[in-house]
Amino acid sequence: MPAFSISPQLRIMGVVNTTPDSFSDGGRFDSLDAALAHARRLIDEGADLLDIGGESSRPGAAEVDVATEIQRTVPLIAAIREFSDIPISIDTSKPEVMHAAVAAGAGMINSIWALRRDGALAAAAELGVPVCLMHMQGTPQTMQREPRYDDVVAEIKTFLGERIDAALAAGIRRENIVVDPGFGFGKTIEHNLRLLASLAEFREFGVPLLAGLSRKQMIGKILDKPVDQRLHGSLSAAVIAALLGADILRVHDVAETVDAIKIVRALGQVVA
Ligand code: 7PJ
Repeated sequence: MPAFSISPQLRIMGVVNTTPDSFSDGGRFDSLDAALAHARRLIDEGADLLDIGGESSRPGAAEVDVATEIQRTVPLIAAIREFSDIPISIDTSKPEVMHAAVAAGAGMINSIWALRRDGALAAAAELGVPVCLMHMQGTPQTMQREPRYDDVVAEIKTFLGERIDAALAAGIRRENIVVDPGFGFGKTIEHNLRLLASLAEFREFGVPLLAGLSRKQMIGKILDKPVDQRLHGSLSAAVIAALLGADILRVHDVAETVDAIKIVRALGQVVA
């Protein structure tokens, strides 16, 4: 038996930026155009699905109101739907955004709050689409202040097990549930590394496993490199996650990850 376990359905989720950056002059049409061009590029590069969010969840980022989130995501989803049927996940914690995004063509909800915000469980159950339940300690505003665990792996497994139960109780079907340990969300580097080393344990829930390591602070800290120099570290982390059984890799650099994952998939073919 090989010491790794490669998912036969390993897929690459490309992250589409929608939050206006400092170079944009802020026009609404400009940001939609830029996001659309980015989405087209990720599709051309071989993304299996896209993750679109209108709320930055980086450590310390401010909250965004419903109208702004909808304005950033819904026209983009609708525009992508005009030329592509690629599965789209909406990265949101808000029921109103879930409804609007799914109406526009999104087919999955990615919740960094694991559907713990008001009305989120009910909205996801009503919409009947797959949901990703992610672990986070604290809130995006506070999570990196002083993350603490007695046993990071055990505690996150307990949390995800509870959220799966809550989702099932709300009427979400088991086959529509994906789990994610939430790298970087209320975790120190050591916590993140322990989670990565134990990633295979999260397959015990019997639902697909998503891992998001791309360009994260843990990679930056290990390499001592800023966010625009974390490609090779991110690819290494993606390969490790894939070898340990991740089913979905959430990444920014799709073309490069596709190449790296082709090697993993080839290995999966001979050990399957
Ligand atoms: C994740 C996410 C992640 C899931 C972000 C960043 C921060 N959703 N949204 N998992 N990360 N499910 O990309 O650095 O790891 S935003």
